[in-house]
Amino acid sequence: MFNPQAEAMPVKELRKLQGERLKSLVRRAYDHVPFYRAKLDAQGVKPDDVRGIEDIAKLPFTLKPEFREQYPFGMFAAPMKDIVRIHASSGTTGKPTVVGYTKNDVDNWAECAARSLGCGGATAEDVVQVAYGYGLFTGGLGMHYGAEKLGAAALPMSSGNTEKQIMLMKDFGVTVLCCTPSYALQIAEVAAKMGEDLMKLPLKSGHFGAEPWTQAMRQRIEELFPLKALDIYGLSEVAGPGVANECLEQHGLHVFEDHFYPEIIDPETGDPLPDGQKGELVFTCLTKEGVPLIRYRTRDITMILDDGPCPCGRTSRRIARLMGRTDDMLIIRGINVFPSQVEDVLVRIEGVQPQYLIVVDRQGNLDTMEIKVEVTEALFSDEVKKLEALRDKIHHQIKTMLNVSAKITLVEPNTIERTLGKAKRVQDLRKLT
Ligand code: DLL
Repeated sequence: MFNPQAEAMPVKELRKLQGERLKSLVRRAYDHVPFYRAKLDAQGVKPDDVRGIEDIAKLPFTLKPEFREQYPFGMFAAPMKDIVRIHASSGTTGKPTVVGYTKNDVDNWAECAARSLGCGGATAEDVVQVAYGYGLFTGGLGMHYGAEKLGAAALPMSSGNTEKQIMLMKDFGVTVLCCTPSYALQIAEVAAKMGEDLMKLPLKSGHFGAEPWTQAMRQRIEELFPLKALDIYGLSEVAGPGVANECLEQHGLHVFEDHFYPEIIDPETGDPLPDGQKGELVFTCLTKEGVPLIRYRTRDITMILDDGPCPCGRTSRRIARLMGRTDDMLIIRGINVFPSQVEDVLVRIEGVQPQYLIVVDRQGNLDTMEIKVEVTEALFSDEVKKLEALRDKIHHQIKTMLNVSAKITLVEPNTIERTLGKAKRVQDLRKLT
């Protein structure tokens, strides 16, 4: 364990610590974020009403659209002089959700990412290849700081350039790999083409997440790499990677709950559900200063396991592998995409109808996204050159706004199936959940 004192803390002590931290969190949010003050006032809750962790159920939920409405800095509880890092994740339309971190926030996040790596047995001796994207996305920098905190050597590869990834993995004696599970499979495929035998490498653990994956994918990865494939979960609003990670038991992800308090609720009613029951995962960030988060509804579906303490000795609760989402967010090659973002782009382009279908598939190990778009009658009978220009324009706008390259197919008016109720905008052929 990276931090046995925190990770194996007796549960009673942990609950007490969580209660103390919740009290100061609510006070901080109430005093510094008008959004929270208004919400707490509307609910009739004052910071002094929070005496222990059991009072958490009195607090209002925070929703992603509310977060986004505060764009860019309305959720910040600390002045910009104390903010040392800004990340962002895609929102449901054009504007992203913005998170700011103080020095302490970055330290705590690095601590949790280091604990995640520790869950796979990594120590200061290890060389950690970080093949998550670096940038506004939290994957790269999150695991990078975690590796450094652990005292390991961080190799900041970012994603892509797969042949070089493989060359350095071999030449530098990489022992820990961090990337999306689909990218791990892609690395294996390229290695096979290069004639490299990955099974000869000194790899021991892999921390794969940022997108849904399955037990079958785990088995496949473990057949292709000589490592234990572990599930890592996180989200930018809460911190980034390292909110929870599987230990070597590979049975549920330990939530680092001295920082991130988990609840499972019924997504319809908002009522808390008992352990062992599937529902929506909600997080309260007990220590965050930059952007305090109270009962944030992640839209991710999972359950808190109820099968007793983990043999690894960590006392934190574990969540099951993520089982889907309550909304329509797609994750394409690790990038979050909402159909509403696609719609937002299309409605601004002349000549297209607001009728479209997003078809997601996986070819080999790579996600593909095709957007079928209806064009207007007038345009459809126009010359081919014009249609091609329109297709390129849509492709470019989607790439710019969503950061995803999509195949654009223009179709005749009235060819996309109309439904009586909610329009069906997505066809996901990947079968991942
Ligand atoms: O994906 C942070 C991250 C980076 C996690 C690297 C793990 C590794 P966001 O871009 O904000 O942050 O996306 C968060 O991705 O709400 C889930 O729907 C999904 N997700 C993340 N990890 C997993 C996982 C990062 N292990 C959203 N299994 C979350 C399934 C995951 N889905």
